[in-house]
Amino acid sequence: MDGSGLPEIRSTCPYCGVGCGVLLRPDGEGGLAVRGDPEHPANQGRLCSKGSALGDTVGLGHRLLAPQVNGKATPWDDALQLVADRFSESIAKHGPDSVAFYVSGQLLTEDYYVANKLMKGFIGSANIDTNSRLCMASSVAGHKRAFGTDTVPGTYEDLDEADLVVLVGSNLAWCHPVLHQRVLAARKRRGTKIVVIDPRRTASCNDADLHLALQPGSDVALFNHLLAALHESGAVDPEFVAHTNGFDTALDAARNDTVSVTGISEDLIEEFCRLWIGTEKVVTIYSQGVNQSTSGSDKVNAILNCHLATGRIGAPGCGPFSVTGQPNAMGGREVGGLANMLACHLDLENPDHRAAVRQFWEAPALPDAPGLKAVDMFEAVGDGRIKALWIIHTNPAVSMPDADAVRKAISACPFTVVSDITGATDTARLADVLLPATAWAEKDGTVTNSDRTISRQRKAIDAPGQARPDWDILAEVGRRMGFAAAFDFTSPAEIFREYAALSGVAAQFGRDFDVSGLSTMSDVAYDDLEPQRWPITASRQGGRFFGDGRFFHSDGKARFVPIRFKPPAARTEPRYPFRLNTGRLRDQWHTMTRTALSPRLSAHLPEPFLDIHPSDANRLDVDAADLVRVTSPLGSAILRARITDSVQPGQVFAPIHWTGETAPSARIDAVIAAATDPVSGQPESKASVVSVARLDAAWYGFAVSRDALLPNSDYWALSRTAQGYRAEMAGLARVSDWEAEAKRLFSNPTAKVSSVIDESRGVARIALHQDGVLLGALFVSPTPVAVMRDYLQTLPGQKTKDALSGRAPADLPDSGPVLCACFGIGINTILNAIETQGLLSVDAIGDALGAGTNCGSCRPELGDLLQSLKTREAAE
Ligand SMILES: Nc1nc2c(c(=O)[nH]1)N[C@H]1C(S)=C(S)[C@@H](COP(=O)(O)OP(=O)(O)OC[C@H]3O[C@@H](n4cnc5c(=O)[nH]c(N)nc54)[C@H](O)[C@@H]3O)O[C@H]1N2
Ligand SMILES: Nc1nc2c(c(=O)[nH]1)N[C@H]1C(S)=C(S)[C@@H](COP(=O)(O)OP(=O)(O)OC[C@H]3O[C@@H](n4cnc5c(=O)[nH]c(N)nc54)[C@H](O)[C@@H]3O)O[C@H]1N2
Ligand code: SF4
Ligand SMILES: [Mo]
Repeated sequence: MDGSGLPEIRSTCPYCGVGCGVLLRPDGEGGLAVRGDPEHPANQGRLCSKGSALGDTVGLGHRLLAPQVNGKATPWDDALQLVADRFSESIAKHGPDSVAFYVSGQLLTEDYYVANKLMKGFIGSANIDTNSRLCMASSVAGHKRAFGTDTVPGTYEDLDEADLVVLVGSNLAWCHPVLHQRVLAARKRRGTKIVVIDPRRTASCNDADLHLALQPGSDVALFNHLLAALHESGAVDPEFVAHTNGFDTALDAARNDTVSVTGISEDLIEEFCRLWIGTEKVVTIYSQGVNQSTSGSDKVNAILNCHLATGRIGAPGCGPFSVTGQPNAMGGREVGGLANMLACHLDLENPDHRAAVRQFWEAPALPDAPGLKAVDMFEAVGDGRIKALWIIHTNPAVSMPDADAVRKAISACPFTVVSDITGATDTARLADVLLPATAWAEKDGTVTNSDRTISRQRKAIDAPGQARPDWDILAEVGRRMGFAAAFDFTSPAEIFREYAALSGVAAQFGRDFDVSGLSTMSDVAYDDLEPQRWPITASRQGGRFFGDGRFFHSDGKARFVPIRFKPPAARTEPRYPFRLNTGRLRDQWHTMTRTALSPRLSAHLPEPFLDIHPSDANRLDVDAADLVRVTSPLGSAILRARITDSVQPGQVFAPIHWTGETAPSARIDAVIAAATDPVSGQPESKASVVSVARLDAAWYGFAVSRDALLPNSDYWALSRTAQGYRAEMAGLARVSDWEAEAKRLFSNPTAKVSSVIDESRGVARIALHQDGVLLGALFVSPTPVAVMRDYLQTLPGQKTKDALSGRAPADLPDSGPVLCACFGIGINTILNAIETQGLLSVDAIGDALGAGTNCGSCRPELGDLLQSLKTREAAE
């Protein structure tokens, strides 16, 4: 209980794999107040900007409230029967491999368990794969090759105790902000050194001692060089190596690689090796810059090789650390959600494992070969091998590589079911049957975070309309397909107990994942479950793996994998001279179905963009704020150019978040090739080749509006504001009647229109008022529109006459784009305070303005701002 008298409910943040504990206080009207749980071991009360803004995302405006069949509201009974019948028919006619599930690392463990049991145990196919294929598959494969299981050896406490943290292909400051703050706290306390290995200068570099801007895809060469250097300097630990196989062959392979392909200067490489060799307590954190590569598994093993060689694994303050992206990416791996795994880290290809699971489930048949991995699965949907597809909790029409082909495949599939919380997604719009799922704050279950801590998500508010939990929908379909006893679940607690008991069976085969200690837990104990790290057995609770030199290969030893550098699949060539890197922004989550509902999260970077180096921009005649077209052999996207030396010449970077709903011509995965890692099947989302050209737009537009806008131009990007919406637009053809266009755009034919239009110059400014209240304003120009956007977006809904000037009155300064999302503080306000008050540190900015003092997610950017001012002063 807190001061308001309403109970706070302990739950877990539904975004990233840090797995922060949250305290939710319902307001009784569907709203939620959210704060960090001081008692949760992952975050100890901290939240990042996304977690802090969770309350903004629980409204009902966007929710899917009833099942739909072919776009028509349909009773649950009919919709579920249709799903069961169509899947059963396809299986009867074409066999079990004619159907598939494509699921998500954001499902709760209980949802995931039921989906996997239904497909692998009862439908009898392994055609269930997950978006974790795009995310964690290379880490899974690397772990299995080295350790014999998919085990993350360390814990978050290791970040507190490390003396060197190496971030490889991880923008921790934006993607795991609470872990980043934990590393920064350790740095303050014990001087922990930070190295960032990333082709791009990211927010994570602001507090780093060293940034190695390597050539994309060259990580293997760097870590091979490190392995050789470790050996040469005598840093290899022979006692630990005795617990392994294959060191000599791995070293041989490493020595034969050449580090020059990284493009990093020798000095920096030596500095990096010196740090690594000389520091016992090293944690190497890696993420998508490693995994999303055609050599992703090799990159993982190159890193693991160095930790195994030095025995820096499984001990306080050291170890390789694959941080998971989604809140239950880890749980999904545990339940066997990938097409090549069985539940509880058992192997699909192992007949004894299969027999044990089959017996436990009392299942008719278990497939004995892996199912289709994500990229192959959508290819099979496209060529007609898959005839019934169920997509749950993911948006592949946006997030898969070659996304236009995936979109086409889904729409051509004879029967597609989509379970989502909203019907307004690129994928949901293609469904034959759309099923309304309850969202995170409305359901119960568990998730496992990056360091193996299992936490409860707890229901805090009632489900809207007819929405039902994912596990419940899946179990009901299972029953209707004729498997009544196996899917007779009535609560998540029941599912969890069954799963925990199965992990006890797996443990008999010597598997690492064992939570059998929870298999007899009562419903009440499940309700009260405290966050805890697995394994959870009668004799063991949490802790680290491998410090004792015991691994999970049949001989109990770890394996070194000999590897050689291999460039990305696509080669740049005169037609496609740029390498396209993609990734995440601080305040958006994936395809934005939740974070884009929050005005304060939308304020950080409201438009899709392409980062391009000044020398390339200059050559291509691209100016700041121009639009550019990015084209690959597969497709193209239109994005706003941001000219910056944070990317290297010849490389460009685009965020992944925009969709058909928010900026239809900026779906970056339409451009990304579907090349995959041969071991893990993970696509190379970060190294496609493209051309870039300035878009020759006939006009550019900017609009603010109180009500929804209906842009339909060649380029548009829409975002929420506190007062309504804002949109960026551009068109290739001239528009003849801007007033008529404004009425259509604001869908208000009766509002009072005031305008300043100069047809000869192609300039138009139009405002729509009703009873003196500004409904919307549109600014059009033949060059990118220069108006005070952050001021203008505050005007809709206000009684104001002077919107058309496009500028703030002299006495009301424009605060600029928002940097601190929690307090809505703009960059101009911060710059002004730095200059007028002589602020010298991030803390001083916090004291003066409050910026950066709540969630802290903007602190790296505040540091960057101070640094850039210092650099500028020094240069002047
Ligand atoms: N704000 C926010 N946070 C998120 C998410 C989100 O959508 N928004 N999503 C979550 C999910 S599911 C995931 S998987 C994680 C991802 O977390 P991260 O992996 O940290 O995020 P990304 O931005 O995808 O990529 C990380 C970095 O890899 C770099 N990179 C590209 N190519 C290479 C290369 O060849 N070598 C190296 N060393 N680096 C390279 C990119 O420049 C980029 O800065 O984030 C999670 N957290
Ligand atoms: N180019 C490029 N592409 C990438 C990446 C990259 O770095 N570069 N990263 C890849 C990675 S690592 C990932 S993880 C993927 C992420 O990509 P996706 O998984 O496709 O993205 P999300 O937006 O997280 O999709 C989640 C969907 O589930 C819905 N949803 C929310 N809550 C619930 C619920 O409780 N139940 C159900 N049934 N639905 C719900 C949301 O509305 C949304 O439509 O993108 C991948 N694609
Ligand atoms: S770091 Fe942010 S997004 Fe990730 S779990 Fe914590 S609050 Fe949620
Ligand atoms: Mo991910």
